[in-house]
Amino acid sequence: MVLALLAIIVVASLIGIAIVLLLPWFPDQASNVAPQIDTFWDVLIVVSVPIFVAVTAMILFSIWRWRQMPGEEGLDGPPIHGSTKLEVIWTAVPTIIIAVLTAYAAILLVDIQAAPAKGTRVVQVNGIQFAWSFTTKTDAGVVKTDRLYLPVNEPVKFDVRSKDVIHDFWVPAFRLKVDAVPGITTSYSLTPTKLGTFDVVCAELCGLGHAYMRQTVTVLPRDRYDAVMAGLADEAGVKPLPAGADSAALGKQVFVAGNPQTGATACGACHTMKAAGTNGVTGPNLDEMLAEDNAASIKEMIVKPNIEIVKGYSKGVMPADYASTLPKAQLAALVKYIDQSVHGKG
Ligand code: HEC
Ligand SMILES: [Cu+2]
Repeated sequence: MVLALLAIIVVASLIGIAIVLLLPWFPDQASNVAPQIDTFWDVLIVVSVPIFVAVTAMILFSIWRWRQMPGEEGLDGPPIHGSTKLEVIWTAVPTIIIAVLTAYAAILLVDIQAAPAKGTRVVQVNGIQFAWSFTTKTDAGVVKTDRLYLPVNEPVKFDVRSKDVIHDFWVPAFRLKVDAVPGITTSYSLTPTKLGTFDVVCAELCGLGHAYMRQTVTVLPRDRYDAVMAGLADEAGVKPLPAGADSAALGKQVFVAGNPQTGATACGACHTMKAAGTNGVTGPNLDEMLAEDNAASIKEMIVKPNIEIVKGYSKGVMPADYASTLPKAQLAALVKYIDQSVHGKG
């Protein structure tokens, strides 16, 4: 009987471990610390699944084996006055397991939070209800954005602050997170290792708009990062769009300067287009790229840039949220402006 129970526990544990190890728990590993953290998670799973299975199996077995039979209504089980051996075992085993896992976690934490080298890029992360803003000192000047940009394979330190309540700065693909606490600066550092755009979220319930505190971080090759930051630094001086601006002027302004109010990044920071006088090289040259396209397909490419990736460029670099960061009128003006510019009708 005991052997059968043991066998069931072992088999169920193995199946359970296999299932949970196969589940895709996490997004891409996009930072240097992600693999270590995921390994730690796997270890926790391997240790905890058998405990869960054993406890559950014992409970179910006891309920079944020692249930009340007809005629036993008034009876009680035999009185037991302790078992020193058992008590030592069930105290020692969990103590050892917890101690080992705690040591592992502590060593891992110290390891991944080693003080960053001098000269590490620092990004000031500010949380308010309900948005993050990112302030970075670059060669081109101090740039404050709603979208976070980072160069790939370069360490970065986040100094995290809050202007109101407690938030929590989290990039799931990077794995690390830390509370943003009013009055103090918390921080962590890591190295982004993967090109692309990843979610930035708030991981601390901070009020009614908490669920909307979702932004993005775009990890770029160094030269492209520098180009984007230079573009953003210029853009910082741009004034709000005048009301009633005519369509071509409005389209050009959006192309050259983006929309700082909504966090729409300037197209010109990444793209070259002769009529606009921009010479970004992060994305393809639009004069060449769009020579055969009409307005409808240009619009499609702007709001859904990931449907087709231009050869030689990475997916996820071009922001995919222009449909929400550009008000309809600005998007329409932009499309019309680009259509006319690349076809020499400007
Ligand atoms: C952060 C840099 C960046 C910004 C900002 C950016 N792009 Fe791009 N864009 C790219 C890259 C990289 C590609 C090539 C990869 C791809 O196809 O998504 C691209 C591709 C494109 C394409 C071709 C898309 C396709 O699917 O074939 C068009 C058109 C385009 N961008 C227009 C724009 C316009 C208009 C804006 C401004 C509203 C803009 N881009 C802003 C980087 C950027
Ligand atoms: Cu928040």
